[in-house]
Amino acid sequence: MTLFEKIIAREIPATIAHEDEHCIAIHDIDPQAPVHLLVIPKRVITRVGEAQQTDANLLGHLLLTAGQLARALGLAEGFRIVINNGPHGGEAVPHLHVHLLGGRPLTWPPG
Ligand code: D5M
Repeated sequence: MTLFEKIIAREIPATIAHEDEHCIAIHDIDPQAPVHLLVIPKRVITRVGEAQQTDANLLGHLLLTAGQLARALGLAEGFRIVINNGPHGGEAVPHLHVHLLGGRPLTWPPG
């Protein structure tokens, strides 16, 4: 089981911001901005680079959920969505997750 599957199964605690049939959103344990959520599909996709056409609806749902959460959290000044992929991308957990960051001006480019 991946770390995030254990969180979804309530085997590891997390602060849950949203849950529906297809995904869960939790507060990142090491927040990089005042708002830092992870939107995680319940069905495991390992990483976006291995996603299939059959994952299209689920991938869309993750982005739409991140946008809805940004609106609900009042991130009217803007926010950033990040998906880290593989070692060079900074991926630590091999269970696809969408980072939603906001609440302060974010710099570009990332490190
Ligand atoms: O992001 C993995 C992210 O997962 C990273 O920002 C820390 C976060 N993380 C790790 N363990 C936990 C727990 N237990 N709860 C909440 N958040 C967690 P990546 O894109 O793979 O580098």
